[in-house]
Amino acid sequence: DHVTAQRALLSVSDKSGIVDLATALASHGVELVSTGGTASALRDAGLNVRDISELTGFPEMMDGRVKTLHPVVHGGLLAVRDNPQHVASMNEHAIGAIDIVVVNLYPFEATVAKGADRDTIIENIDIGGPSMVRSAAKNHDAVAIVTDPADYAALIAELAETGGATTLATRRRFAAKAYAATAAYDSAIAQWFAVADQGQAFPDTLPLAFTRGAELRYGENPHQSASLYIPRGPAARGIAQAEQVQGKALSYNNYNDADAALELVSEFRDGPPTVVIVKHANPCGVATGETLIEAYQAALACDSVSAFGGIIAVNRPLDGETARAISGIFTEVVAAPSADDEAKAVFAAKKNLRLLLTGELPDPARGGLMVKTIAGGLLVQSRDAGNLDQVELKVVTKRQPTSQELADCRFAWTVAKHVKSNAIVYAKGGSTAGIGAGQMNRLESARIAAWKAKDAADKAGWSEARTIGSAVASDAFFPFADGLLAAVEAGATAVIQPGGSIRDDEVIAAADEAGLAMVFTGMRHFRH
Ligand code: 93A
Repeated sequence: DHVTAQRALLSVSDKSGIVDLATALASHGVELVSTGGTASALRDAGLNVRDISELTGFPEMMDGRVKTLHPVVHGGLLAVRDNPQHVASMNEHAIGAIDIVVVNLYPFEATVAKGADRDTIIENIDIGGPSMVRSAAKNHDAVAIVTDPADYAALIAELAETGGATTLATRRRFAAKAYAATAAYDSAIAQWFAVADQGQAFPDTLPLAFTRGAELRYGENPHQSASLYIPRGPAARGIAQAEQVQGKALSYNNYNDADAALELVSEFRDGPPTVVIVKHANPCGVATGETLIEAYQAALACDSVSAFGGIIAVNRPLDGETARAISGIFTEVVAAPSADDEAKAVFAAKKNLRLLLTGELPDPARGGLMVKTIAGGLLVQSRDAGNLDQVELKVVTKRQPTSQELADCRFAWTVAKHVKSNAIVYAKGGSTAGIGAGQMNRLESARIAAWKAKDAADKAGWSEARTIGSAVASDAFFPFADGLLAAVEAGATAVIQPGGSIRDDEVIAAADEAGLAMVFTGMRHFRH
């Protein structure tokens, strides 16, 4: 299964490492053939190269659109070497076999990312390159196709080991990579045409182009395998792009939790210092404060038990004092826009703690698609970019909320958006007082949140739970008055919820009876 290389075709846009590879090929007596730019790069390095136009008998023409699209090239790539008819055709048409192809494509995605004009983007759709890649990969029995400069070293080593040949195992591995490369390339083009050029959020065919980032130790559980994939093309900004400053590699669950924390803290991008503590993708404490450390202490007090082993995100550069406070209990991950030297030094002593720096926090109102797999398919929806600036709050009770109640309502609502349904969030003074998450009915969430708030008060030695005099947010309408009455029992004086139940009248009457102030948002935030 060794194929001794006699001729190589090199045609690369990214010329890094190409001279070293070509030098190695030449040293094994391999004839080099190249397209214009690649040929000059090799000649400049003193190598002997034949122009592709000499082989094809045609000049590179039409601004380079037609350089390698010729039977002498594709025949030399596709001919089955031990098929007598193929060999006869090669002889008849003076087609020489090509044994190694080194191609990387016009930088389509980089051109889009640069913000180039439409004509330039179109001109950077490579046609001849992918054609050669696909021909060579199909015929990997005889041809080695190298599409990634990171593989040059392996090829050079194999040539050295075999005295100028390639092995079938390597050719197969390269072929798989080659088709992945052209598939991703065409996906990026399809994505650009549909989404950027024609504004379709949901194209008929979903062109997903993702490249593997980190290989994760395991998935949600140790018996599951997992990897992180990063979208190709225009750089996205989120937890997947954060810079890890220290600590061991992030796990699948770490990424998932850190994503939840970052998405929530980003809602407070333009707000006061804010700290979010997440556990199992739900916030267990969220607070604002005059300073980051004040916010951290308030967030921690909401549920200091769950915060153990938590994931923290902050909306301000992390300072040393806050870092020291965070170090007080076991914390898995801390995500911050940036961190000062003191904070970094504090964490350096905590070898297992991962510090992620995100740069400017992502825009909470940005668009984008959310993808969830179901057996046999994908569910795709637009991101929940909804927020209170887009709705008109309607007071539905006799009593108007005070300005403090209204502020607490808004805060509780924003947190509830990031809590798994059924979500009930009590908040007071810019801090969560109790969070009820992921229950199958709203009443249970209201009770659990109140119970947790009482527990937190007992632990902190407060005279009363912070739900007394709090605002309560419900991610969806109260279908019955019972959930609302549980909140009243917990001491809430104001309520924010979407409204829209057929029993709204009943719920409003119960609120009036209890002297509550209640506002409707008209917008729901399920998160399942
Ligand atoms: O415009 S093309 O689609 N037409 C072609 O026939 C062709 N052949 C190779 N682009 C073509 N290429 C691409 O040119 C290669 O994929 C590579 O990216 C680039 C190398 O050109 P040069 O050697 O002139 O720098």
